[in-house]
Amino acid sequence: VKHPLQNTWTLWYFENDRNKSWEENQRKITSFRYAEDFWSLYNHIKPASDLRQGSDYSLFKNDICPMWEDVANKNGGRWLINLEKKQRGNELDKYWLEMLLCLIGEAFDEHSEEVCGAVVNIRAKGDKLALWTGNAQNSQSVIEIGRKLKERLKIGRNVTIGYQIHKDTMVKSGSVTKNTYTV
Ligand code: M7G
Repeated sequence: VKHPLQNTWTLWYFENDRNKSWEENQRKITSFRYAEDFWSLYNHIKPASDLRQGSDYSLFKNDICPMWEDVANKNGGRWLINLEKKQRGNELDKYWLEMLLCLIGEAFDEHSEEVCGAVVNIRAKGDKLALWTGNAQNSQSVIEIGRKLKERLKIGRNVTIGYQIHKDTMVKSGSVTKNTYTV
């Protein structure tokens, strides 16, 4: 017998094709709802560190699209982890797998319902990992999720990560978005 997960999850892949809109470049790969199917998928696809620069993987719950505009995301935000270029070689894939396991394993206890998904951006200027939650006003849940994420990823106490509201990110493309919470 297979081991069912709490939620059904969909993996998305974004490839930067300049002839298409951002939305058109988001492609659903597949959905799964059993632990074994997660591992088959994970073992079958390229590690994030092998993707072309400009690409993303996203894993989102149920029918949530990996976009600010989705009703599940529009009042939310993300915990953002900016990696240094040199971290692609060792930490990136480990962090991403740990984030995936946090999601499918519902690692945030009663706050797991706030979780929408996670994104990894492969970028020349430095890769990014993010965990998206649905309501930026639920400060207690957002902060607990951030703390747990930091703990699970074994991010040192000396490193601070920030939570940014999507509505702030949307209007601030290019420059730095302010952090609404930090842990
Ligand atoms: P990014 O890929 O999140 O980061 O955003 P990057 O700057 O490191 O590449 C790049 C651009 O993609 C944004 O400025 C938007 O034009 C577009 N974009 C990103 N996201 C997450 C969204 C989204 O959720 N919805 C829409 N419509 N565009 C987005």
